[in-house]
Amino acid sequence: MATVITYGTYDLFHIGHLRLLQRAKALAGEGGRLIVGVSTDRFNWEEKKKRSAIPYEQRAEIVAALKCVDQVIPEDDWDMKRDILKYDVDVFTIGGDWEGKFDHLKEVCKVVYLPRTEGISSTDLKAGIREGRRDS
Ligand code: C2G
Repeated sequence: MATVITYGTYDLFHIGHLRLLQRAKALAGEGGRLIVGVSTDRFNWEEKKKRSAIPYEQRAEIVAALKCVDQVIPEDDWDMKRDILKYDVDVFTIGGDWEGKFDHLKEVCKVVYLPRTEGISSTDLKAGIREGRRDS
């Protein structure tokens, strides 16, 4: 039984996001907990130069409604260590596109990079909608 944390924008929620969160919850084991840090609009733009189509409040509410998610917190800076210590987290996890970027967190918890779902991303979805592609 473990507490797992992951972070993300979760804009235009899609199957890749869902599979990641389900895999993250599986890391927590029976009776474990999954906490998700959803990027605020400020963090997205200031730190990741990403503009979300869906505002933070709605992205957070969608993620919080998922069966596999136990708690949602705002991700408004890069200080994940603070969250890990505050919530007594055992495992930090995130998709493999971030491989190696969070190894410094190994000082305070286990770090697991999970496989991504190929062929889908919020960026591609936005491009597909802009170009009028139905099956984007
Ligand atoms: N993801 C995935 N498969 C996809 C798309 C995304 O597994 N096809 C995963 C990402 O690897 C990430 C999570 O889903 O773990 C959320 O993805 P994004 O919303 O794109 O989050 P990102 O912009 O990567 O923000 O500080 C960490 C950042 O907040 C992560």
